[in-house]
Amino acid sequence: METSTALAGATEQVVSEAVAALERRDQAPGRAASPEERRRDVRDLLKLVLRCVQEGRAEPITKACERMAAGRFAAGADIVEAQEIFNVLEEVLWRHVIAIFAEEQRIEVLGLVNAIVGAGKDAFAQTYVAVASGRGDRPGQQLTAATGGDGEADAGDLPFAADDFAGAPVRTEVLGQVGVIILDDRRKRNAISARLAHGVVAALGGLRAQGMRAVVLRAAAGTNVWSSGHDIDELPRGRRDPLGYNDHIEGLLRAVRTFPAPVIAMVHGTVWGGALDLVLSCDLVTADETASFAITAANLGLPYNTTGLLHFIGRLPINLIKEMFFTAVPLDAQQAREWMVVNHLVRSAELEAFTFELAATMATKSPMAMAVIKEQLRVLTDYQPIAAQVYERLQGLRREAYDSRDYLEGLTAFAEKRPPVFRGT
Ligand code: KGA
Repeated sequence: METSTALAGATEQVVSEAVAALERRDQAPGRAASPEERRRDVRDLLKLVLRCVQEGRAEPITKACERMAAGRFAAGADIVEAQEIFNVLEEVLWRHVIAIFAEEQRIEVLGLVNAIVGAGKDAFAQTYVAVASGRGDRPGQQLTAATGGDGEADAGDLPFAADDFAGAPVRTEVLGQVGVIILDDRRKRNAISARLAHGVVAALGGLRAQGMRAVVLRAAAGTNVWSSGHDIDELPRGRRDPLGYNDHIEGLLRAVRTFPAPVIAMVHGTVWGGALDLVLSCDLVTADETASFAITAANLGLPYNTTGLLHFIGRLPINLIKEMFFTAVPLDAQQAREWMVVNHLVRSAELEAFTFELAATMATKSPMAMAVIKEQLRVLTDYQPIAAQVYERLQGLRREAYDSRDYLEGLTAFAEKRPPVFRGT
Protein backbone atom coordinates (compact mmCIF):
# COMPACT_ATOMS: atom_id res chain seq x y z
CA MET A 1 0.00 0.00 0.00
CA GLU A 2 1.33 3.48 -0.85
CA THR A 3 2.23 5.01 2.49
CA SER A 4 1.21 8.64 2.05
CA THR A 5 -2.10 7.73 0.35
CA ALA A 6 -2.97 5.30 3.10
CA LEU A 7 -2.21 7.86 5.79
CA ALA A 8 -4.00 10.66 3.92
CA GLY A 9 -7.14 8.50 3.95
CA ALA A 10 -7.16 8.75 7.75
CA THR A 11 -6.75 12.55 7.85
CA GLU A 12 -10.15 13.50 9.23
CA GLN A 13 -10.06 10.83 11.90
CA VAL A 14 -6.52 11.71 12.93
CA VAL A 15 -7.37 15.41 13.20
CA SER A 16 -10.53 14.76 15.26
CA GLU A 17 -8.79 12.36 17.63
CA ALA A 18 -5.84 14.72 18.11
CA VAL A 19 -8.11 17.71 18.80
CA ALA A 20 -10.14 15.65 21.30
CA ALA A 21 -6.93 14.48 23.02
CA LEU A 22 -5.64 18.04 23.25
CA GLU A 23 -8.90 19.16 24.80
CA ARG A 24 -8.74 16.38 27.38
CA ARG A 25 -5.15 17.24 28.26
CA ASP A 26 -5.32 20.98 28.53
CA GLN A 27 -7.25 22.22 31.49
CA ALA A 28 -5.30 25.47 31.88
CA PRO A 29 -7.91 28.20 32.25
CA GLY A 30 -7.59 31.10 29.84
CA ARG A 31 -4.58 29.67 28.04
CA ALA A 32 -5.97 26.99 25.82
CA ALA A 33 -6.59 27.63 22.15
CA SER A 34 -10.17 27.38 20.86
CA PRO A 35 -11.24 24.05 19.28
CA GLU A 36 -11.19 25.75 15.85
CA GLU A 37 -7.63 26.98 16.37
CA ARG A 38 -6.58 23.55 17.52
CA ARG A 39 -8.21 21.87 14.55
CA ARG A 40 -6.43 24.28 12.21
CA ASP A 41 -3.05 23.77 13.92
CA VAL A 42 -3.34 19.99 13.92
CA ARG A 43 -4.52 19.92 10.32
CA ASP A 44 -1.61 22.15 9.19
CA LEU A 45 0.92 20.01 10.99
CA LEU A 46 -0.55 16.79 9.65
CA LYS A 47 -0.45 18.21 6.11
CA LEU A 48 3.26 18.87 6.58
CA VAL A 49 3.86 15.36 7.89
CA LEU A 50 2.04 13.85 4.91
CA ARG A 51 4.02 16.01 2.50
CA CYS A 52 7.26 14.86 4.10
CA VAL A 53 6.16 11.23 3.94
CA GLN A 54 5.35 11.69 0.26
CA GLU A 55 8.62 13.45 -0.54
CA GLY A 56 10.67 11.21 1.74
CA ARG A 57 12.47 14.14 3.41
CA ALA A 58 11.92 16.24 6.54
CA GLU A 59 12.79 19.65 5.11
CA PRO A 60 9.22 20.86 4.48
CA ILE A 61 8.31 20.34 8.14
CA THR A 62 11.52 21.76 9.61
CA LYS A 63 11.30 24.97 7.56
CA ALA A 64 7.63 25.44 8.35
CA CYS A 65 8.16 24.73 12.04
CA GLU A 66 10.93 27.31 12.25
CA ARG A 67 8.55 29.93 10.85
CA MET A 68 5.76 28.71 13.13
CA ALA A 69 7.98 28.96 16.24
CA ALA A 70 9.02 32.53 15.47
CA GLY A 71 5.36 33.48 14.90
CA ARG A 72 4.25 31.79 18.10
CA PHE A 73 6.92 33.48 20.13
CA ALA A 74 5.99 36.86 18.67
CA ALA A 75 2.35 36.19 19.58
CA GLY A 76 3.38 35.38 23.17
CA ALA A 77 2.15 31.79 22.81
CA ASP A 78 3.24 29.08 25.20
CA ILE A 79 5.90 26.70 23.85
CA VAL A 80 4.46 23.78 25.81
CA GLU A 81 1.03 24.13 24.27
CA ALA A 82 2.63 23.96 20.83
CA GLN A 83 4.82 21.02 21.81
CA GLU A 84 1.72 19.19 22.99
CA ILE A 85 0.33 19.33 19.46
CA PHE A 86 3.39 17.49 18.19
CA ASN A 87 3.16 14.93 20.99
CA VAL A 88 -0.53 14.28 20.53
CA LEU A 89 -0.31 14.10 16.76
CA GLU A 90 2.58 11.65 17.04
CA GLU A 91 0.57 9.50 19.43
CA VAL A 92 -2.58 9.48 17.30
CA LEU A 93 -0.66 8.86 14.08
CA TRP A 94 1.13 6.04 15.79
CA ARG A 95 -2.17 4.30 16.58
CA HIS A 96 -3.34 4.75 12.99
CA VAL A 97 -0.08 3.46 11.56
CA ILE A 98 -0.43 0.36 13.72
CA ALA A 99 -4.02 -0.11 12.52
CA ILE A 100 -3.32 0.52 8.81
CA PHE A 101 -0.02 -1.22 8.18
CA ALA A 102 1.28 -4.69 8.96
CA GLU A 103 4.62 -6.19 9.93
CA GLU A 104 7.66 -4.78 8.12
CA GLN A 105 5.80 -1.86 6.60
CA ARG A 106 4.36 -0.95 10.00
CA ILE A 107 7.82 -0.70 11.53
CA GLU A 108 9.12 1.30 8.59
CA VAL A 109 6.23 3.77 8.61
CA LEU A 110 6.41 4.16 12.39
CA GLY A 111 10.08 5.04 12.09
CA LEU A 112 9.42 7.45 9.24
CA VAL A 113 6.50 9.25 10.87
CA ASN A 114 8.30 9.62 14.13
CA ALA A 115 11.47 10.88 12.52
CA ILE A 116 9.43 13.50 10.66
CA VAL A 117 7.41 14.63 13.66
CA GLY A 118 10.58 14.60 15.78
CA ALA A 119 12.41 16.78 13.25
CA GLY A 120 9.52 19.27 13.24
CA LYS A 121 9.38 19.31 17.02
CA ASP A 122 13.12 19.89 17.33
CA ALA A 123 13.09 22.66 14.72
CA PHE A 124 10.21 24.31 16.54
CA ALA A 125 11.88 24.13 19.97
CA GLN A 126 15.28 25.27 18.75
CA THR A 127 13.87 28.26 16.90
CA TYR A 128 11.61 29.24 19.77
CA VAL A 129 14.52 29.17 22.21
CA ALA A 130 16.83 31.00 19.82
CA VAL A 131 14.29 33.75 19.20
CA ALA A 132 13.54 34.00 22.90
CA SER A 133 17.20 34.34 23.87
CA GLY A 134 17.81 36.93 21.16
CA ARG A 135 14.92 39.12 22.23
CA GLY A 136 15.54 39.13 25.96
CA ASP A 137 12.14 40.51 26.89
CA ARG A 138 10.28 37.41 27.99
CA PRO A 139 10.04 36.43 31.65
CA GLY A 140 11.20 32.85 31.21
CA GLN A 141 14.12 33.51 28.99
CA GLN A 142 17.08 33.62 31.37
CA LEU A 143 18.33 31.12 28.87
CA THR A 144 21.99 31.53 29.51
CA ALA A 145 21.73 31.94 33.25
CA ALA A 146 24.30 30.59 35.66
CA THR A 147 26.34 27.74 34.39
CA GLY A 148 28.61 25.90 36.75
CA GLY A 149 32.31 25.42 36.19
CA ASP A 150 31.50 22.00 34.78
CA GLY A 151 29.52 23.60 32.00
CA GLU A 152 26.21 22.23 33.21
CA ALA A 153 23.45 24.80 33.11
CA ASP A 154 21.09 25.09 36.05
CA ALA A 155 17.30 25.15 35.91
CA GLY A 156 17.43 28.70 34.62
CA ASP A 157 18.60 27.56 31.20
CA LEU A 158 15.31 25.91 30.42
CA PRO A 159 13.26 27.53 27.71
CA PHE A 160 10.21 28.43 29.71
CA ALA A 161 8.99 30.76 32.37
CA ALA A 162 8.20 29.87 35.95
CA ASP A 163 4.66 31.10 35.38
CA ASP A 164 4.16 29.32 32.07
CA PHE A 165 2.77 26.08 33.46
CA ALA A 166 -0.40 26.90 35.25
CA GLY A 167 -2.07 23.82 33.72
CA ALA A 168 0.58 21.33 34.82
CA PRO A 169 -0.54 18.42 37.02
CA VAL A 170 1.61 19.74 39.85
CA ARG A 171 0.68 21.67 42.99
CA THR A 172 2.79 23.41 45.59
CA GLU A 173 2.32 24.16 49.26
CA VAL A 174 4.43 26.10 51.72
CA LEU A 175 4.88 24.99 55.32
CA GLY A 176 7.03 27.56 57.08
CA GLN A 177 10.31 27.49 55.19
CA VAL A 178 9.64 24.14 53.60
CA GLY A 179 8.15 23.97 50.12
CA VAL A 180 6.14 20.97 49.02
CA ILE A 181 5.75 19.89 45.38
CA ILE A 182 2.89 17.50 44.76
CA LEU A 183 2.70 15.35 41.59
CA ASP A 184 -0.95 14.99 40.73
CA ASP A 185 -1.68 13.25 37.45
CA ARG A 186 -3.72 10.31 38.66
CA ARG A 187 -4.92 9.34 35.19
CA LYS A 188 -1.41 8.54 33.99
CA ARG A 189 -0.04 7.59 37.40
CA ASN A 190 2.19 10.67 37.50
CA ALA A 191 3.96 9.75 34.28
CA ILE A 192 6.71 12.29 33.67
CA SER A 193 5.27 14.08 30.66
CA ALA A 194 6.71 17.35 29.36
CA ARG A 195 3.89 19.14 31.12
CA LEU A 196 4.52 17.48 34.47
CA ALA A 197 8.30 17.94 34.23
CA HIS A 198 7.98 21.58 33.32
CA GLY A 199 5.46 22.02 36.11
CA VAL A 200 7.92 20.68 38.68
CA VAL A 201 10.73 22.86 37.31
CA ALA A 202 8.44 25.89 37.43
CA ALA A 203 7.41 24.95 40.98
CA LEU A 204 11.07 24.71 42.02
CA GLY A 205 11.65 28.14 40.50
CA GLY A 206 8.71 29.54 42.46
CA LEU A 207 9.83 27.99 45.75
CA ARG A 208 13.37 29.22 45.18
CA ALA A 209 12.05 32.74 44.62
CA GLN A 210 10.16 32.47 47.92
CA GLY A 211 13.40 31.54 49.70
CA MET A 212 12.38 28.01 50.73
CA ARG A 213 15.14 26.29 52.68
CA ALA A 214 14.09 22.72 51.84
CA VAL A 215 11.65 21.05 49.46
CA VAL A 216 9.64 17.84 49.73
CA LEU A 217 8.73 16.17 46.45
CA ARG A 218 5.76 13.86 46.81
CA ALA A 219 2.82 12.28 45.00
CA ALA A 220 -0.71 13.41 45.83
CA ALA A 221 -2.20 11.61 48.81
CA GLY A 222 -4.29 8.55 48.02
CA THR A 223 -2.27 7.29 45.04
CA ASN A 224 -0.37 4.02 45.08
CA VAL A 225 1.98 4.94 42.24
CA TRP A 226 4.50 7.64 43.15
CA SER A 227 5.35 7.96 39.46
CA SER A 228 5.16 5.61 36.48
CA GLY A 229 8.33 7.11 34.98
CA HIS A 230 8.89 8.78 31.65
CA ASP A 231 5.62 9.32 29.80
CA ILE A 232 5.98 6.46 27.34
CA ASP A 233 3.54 8.11 24.92
CA GLU A 234 5.99 10.98 24.57
CA LEU A 235 9.05 8.84 23.87
CA PRO A 236 10.27 9.20 20.29
CA ARG A 237 9.58 6.15 18.15
CA GLY A 238 13.13 5.47 16.97
CA ARG A 239 15.78 7.38 15.03
CA ARG A 240 16.09 9.89 17.85
CA ASP A 241 17.73 9.67 21.26
CA PRO A 242 14.87 8.97 23.66
CA LEU A 243 16.78 10.55 26.54
CA GLY A 244 18.65 13.46 24.99
CA TYR A 245 20.07 16.41 26.90
CA ASN A 246 17.09 18.62 26.04
CA ASP A 247 14.49 15.99 26.87
CA HIS A 248 12.07 17.30 29.49
CA ILE A 249 12.96 14.61 32.02
CA GLU A 250 16.65 15.49 31.75
CA GLY A 251 15.87 19.16 32.40
CA LEU A 252 13.83 18.12 35.42
CA LEU A 253 16.68 16.02 36.85
CA ARG A 254 19.12 18.88 36.40
CA ALA A 255 16.72 21.30 38.07
CA VAL A 256 16.43 19.04 41.14
CA ARG A 257 20.14 18.33 41.27
CA THR A 258 21.08 22.00 41.01
CA PHE A 259 18.35 23.34 43.30
CA PRO A 260 20.31 25.25 45.95
CA ALA A 261 18.62 23.64 48.96
CA PRO A 262 17.87 20.04 49.96
CA VAL A 263 15.12 18.24 48.05
CA ILE A 264 13.64 15.20 49.81
CA ALA A 265 11.74 12.58 47.81
CA MET A 266 8.91 11.35 50.03
CA VAL A 267 7.80 8.05 48.52
CA HIS A 268 4.48 6.39 49.14
CA GLY A 269 3.80 3.88 46.34
CA THR A 270 5.66 2.50 43.38
CA VAL A 271 8.43 4.21 41.43
CA TRP A 272 9.17 3.23 37.83
CA GLY A 273 11.95 3.82 35.30
CA GLY A 274 12.98 7.44 34.94
CA ALA A 275 11.10 8.24 38.14
CA LEU A 276 13.77 6.29 40.02
CA ASP A 277 16.36 8.56 38.41
CA LEU A 278 14.28 11.46 39.74
CA VAL A 279 14.07 9.98 43.25
CA LEU A 280 17.82 9.33 43.27
CA SER A 281 18.44 12.85 42.01
CA CYS A 282 16.84 14.15 45.19
CA ASP A 283 19.18 14.65 48.12
CA LEU A 284 17.46 12.24 50.49
CA VAL A 285 14.68 9.67 50.24
CA THR A 286 12.07 8.84 52.82
CA ALA A 287 9.59 6.06 52.16
CA ASP A 288 6.95 3.87 53.71
CA GLU A 289 6.24 0.16 53.37
CA THR A 290 4.22 0.67 50.14
CA ALA A 291 7.27 1.95 48.32
CA SER A 292 8.97 -0.05 45.61
CA PHE A 293 11.50 0.89 42.97
CA ALA A 294 11.99 -0.56 39.48
CA ILE A 295 14.00 0.41 36.47
CA THR A 296 12.19 -0.94 33.43
CA ALA A 297 14.30 0.23 30.48
CA ALA A 298 14.86 -3.40 29.41
CA ASN A 299 11.10 -3.95 29.22
CA LEU A 300 10.90 -1.14 26.68
CA GLY A 301 14.10 -1.95 24.78
CA LEU A 302 15.31 1.51 25.77
CA PRO A 303 19.05 2.20 26.01
CA TYR A 304 19.45 4.36 29.09
CA ASN A 305 21.58 7.48 28.67
CA THR A 306 25.14 7.76 29.95
CA THR A 307 24.37 10.67 32.29
CA GLY A 308 21.54 8.64 33.80
CA LEU A 309 23.77 5.61 34.31
CA LEU A 310 26.30 7.86 36.02
CA HIS A 311 23.53 9.02 38.34
CA PHE A 312 22.94 5.40 39.35
CA ILE A 313 26.67 4.61 39.58
CA GLY A 314 27.14 7.59 41.87
CA ARG A 315 24.42 6.38 44.19
CA LEU A 316 24.12 2.56 44.18
CA PRO A 317 26.38 -0.50 44.10
CA ILE A 318 27.06 -1.76 40.59
CA ASN A 319 25.69 -5.27 41.21
CA LEU A 320 22.38 -3.79 42.35
CA ILE A 321 22.25 -1.48 39.33
CA LYS A 322 22.84 -4.44 37.03
CA GLU A 323 20.20 -6.58 38.71
CA MET A 324 17.65 -3.76 38.55
CA PHE A 325 18.35 -2.97 34.89
CA PHE A 326 18.59 -6.60 33.77
CA THR A 327 15.51 -7.95 35.56
CA ALA A 328 13.29 -4.85 35.82
CA VAL A 329 11.93 -6.46 39.02
CA PRO A 330 10.95 -3.91 41.67
CA LEU A 331 12.91 -3.67 44.91
CA ASP A 332 10.47 -3.69 47.78
CA ALA A 333 10.69 -1.15 50.56
CA GLN A 334 12.71 -3.36 52.89
CA GLN A 335 15.24 -4.24 50.18
CA ALA A 336 15.41 -0.58 49.21
CA ARG A 337 16.30 0.25 52.80
CA GLU A 338 18.95 -2.46 52.94
CA TRP A 339 20.54 -1.21 49.71
CA MET A 340 20.28 2.38 50.96
CA VAL A 341 18.06 3.53 48.13
CA VAL A 342 16.08 5.15 50.92
CA ASN A 343 17.50 6.99 53.92
CA HIS A 344 14.53 6.34 56.17
CA LEU A 345 11.82 3.72 55.98
CA VAL A 346 8.91 4.61 58.25
CA ARG A 347 5.34 3.47 58.71
CA SER A 348 2.76 5.00 56.33
CA ALA A 349 0.98 6.79 59.12
CA GLU A 350 4.20 8.53 60.14
CA LEU A 351 5.70 9.29 56.74
CA GLU A 352 4.47 12.86 56.39
CA ALA A 353 5.26 13.94 59.95
CA PHE A 354 8.67 12.31 59.81
CA THR A 355 9.59 13.84 56.45
CA PHE A 356 8.39 17.33 57.30
CA GLU A 357 10.27 17.27 60.58
CA LEU A 358 13.43 16.25 58.73
CA ALA A 359 12.90 19.05 56.20
CA ALA A 360 12.14 21.56 58.95
CA THR A 361 15.39 20.65 60.72
CA MET A 362 17.34 21.31 57.53
CA ALA A 363 15.50 24.58 57.07
CA THR A 364 17.06 25.89 60.29
CA LYS A 365 20.62 25.31 59.05
CA SER A 366 22.80 27.71 57.09
CA PRO A 367 21.32 27.96 53.59
CA MET A 368 24.62 29.14 52.14
CA ALA A 369 26.62 26.27 53.57
CA MET A 370 24.00 23.78 52.40
CA ALA A 371 23.82 25.21 48.88
CA VAL A 372 27.59 25.13 48.51
CA ILE A 373 27.98 21.63 49.95
CA LYS A 374 25.17 20.33 47.75
CA GLU A 375 26.83 21.80 44.66
CA GLN A 376 30.27 20.46 45.68
CA LEU A 377 28.84 16.98 46.18
CA ARG A 378 27.00 17.14 42.86
CA VAL A 379 30.06 18.16 40.91
CA LEU A 380 32.32 15.69 42.71
CA THR A 381 29.99 12.72 42.26
CA ASP A 382 28.45 13.48 38.85
CA TYR A 383 31.48 13.87 36.73
CA GLN A 384 33.60 11.09 35.37
CA PRO A 385 35.80 12.46 32.63
CA ILE A 386 35.60 10.31 29.52
CA ALA A 387 37.42 10.76 26.25
CA ALA A 388 35.39 12.10 23.35
CA GLN A 389 35.77 8.91 21.34
CA VAL A 390 34.61 6.81 24.29
CA TYR A 391 31.47 8.92 24.65
CA GLU A 392 30.85 8.77 20.92
CA ARG A 393 31.24 5.00 20.95
CA LEU A 394 28.67 4.73 23.74
CA GLN A 395 26.30 6.97 21.79
CA GLY A 396 26.82 4.79 18.72
CA LEU A 397 25.94 1.68 20.70
CA ARG A 398 22.87 3.35 22.14
CA ARG A 399 21.81 4.49 18.73
CA GLU A 400 21.83 0.92 17.43
CA ALA A 401 19.43 0.07 20.25
CA TYR A 402 17.02 3.00 19.84
CA ASP A 403 16.98 2.57 16.06
CA SER A 404 16.20 -1.14 16.49
CA ARG A 405 12.95 -2.98 15.94
CA ASP A 406 13.11 -4.16 19.53
CA TYR A 407 12.76 -0.60 20.79
CA LEU A 408 9.67 -0.04 18.64
CA GLU A 409 8.39 -3.42 19.79
CA GLY A 410 8.82 -2.41 23.45
CA LEU A 411 6.82 0.77 22.92
CA THR A 412 4.20 -0.94 20.77
CA ALA A 413 3.75 -3.69 23.35
CA PHE A 414 3.21 -1.11 26.10
CA ALA A 415 0.59 0.71 23.99
CA GLU A 416 -1.12 -2.58 23.17
CA LYS A 417 -0.94 -3.73 26.79
CA ARG A 418 0.84 -7.00 26.01
CA PRO A 419 4.25 -8.46 26.84
CA PRO A 420 6.92 -7.51 24.28
CA VAL A 421 8.49 -10.11 21.99
CA PHE A 422 12.12 -9.09 21.56
CA ARG A 423 14.21 -10.57 18.74
CA GLY A 424 17.52 -8.83 19.33
CA THR A 425 17.32 -6.93 16.04
N1 KGA B 1 3.61 6.53 30.35
C1 KGA B 1 2.44 6.74 29.72
N2 KGA B 1 1.28 6.26 30.15
C2 KGA B 1 1.29 5.52 31.25
C3 KGA B 1 2.48 5.24 31.95
C4 KGA B 1 3.68 5.79 31.45
N3 KGA B 1 4.86 5.61 32.06
N4 KGA B 1 2.17 4.46 33.01
C5 KGA B 1 0.85 4.27 32.97
N5 KGA B 1 0.31 4.91 31.92
C6 KGA B 1 -1.09 4.97 31.51
C7 KGA B 1 -1.60 3.58 31.11
O1 KGA B 1 -1.33 3.32 29.74
C8 KGA B 1 -3.08 3.77 31.38
O2 KGA B 1 -3.62 4.51 30.30
C9 KGA B 1 -3.10 4.66 32.62
O3 KGA B 1 -1.85 5.33 32.65
C10 KGA B 1 -3.28 3.89 33.90
O4 KGA B 1 -2.29 2.86 33.90
O5 KGA B 1 -6.02 4.50 30.90
P1 KGA B 1 -5.12 4.21 29.74
O6 KGA B 1 -5.26 5.13 28.59
O7 KGA B 1 -5.11 2.75 29.36
P2 KGA B 1 -2.61 1.36 34.38
O8 KGA B 1 -1.50 0.50 33.90
O9 KGA B 1 -4.00 1.01 34.01
O10 KGA B 1 -2.51 1.57 35.96
P3 KGA B 1 -2.17 0.51 37.09
O11 KGA B 1 -2.87 -0.80 36.83
O12 KGA B 1 -2.42 1.22 38.38
O13 KGA B 1 -0.61 0.20 36.95
C11 KGA B 1 0.32 1.23 37.25
C12 KGA B 1 1.71 0.85 36.69
C13 KGA B 1 2.65 2.03 36.98
C14 KGA B 1 2.23 -0.41 37.39
C15 KGA B 1 1.60 0.58 35.17
O14 KGA B 1 0.87 1.65 34.56
C16 KGA B 1 2.91 0.48 34.49
O15 KGA B 1 3.57 -0.56 34.51
N6 KGA B 1 3.32 1.58 33.82
C17 KGA B 1 4.60 1.65 33.12
C18 KGA B 1 5.72 1.76 34.11
C19 KGA B 1 7.04 1.82 33.42
O16 KGA B 1 7.58 0.81 32.96
N7 KGA B 1 7.62 3.00 33.37
C20 KGA B 1 8.94 3.23 32.75
C21 KGA B 1 8.89 4.33 31.71
O17 KGA B 1 10.19 4.43 31.11
C22 KGA B 1 11.11 5.20 31.72
O18 KGA B 1 10.86 5.92 32.62
C23 KGA B 1 12.47 5.09 31.22
C24 KGA B 1 13.11 6.34 30.73
N8 KGA B 1 13.13 3.90 31.27
O19 KGA B 1 12.64 2.92 31.81
O20 KGA B 1 14.30 3.85 30.75
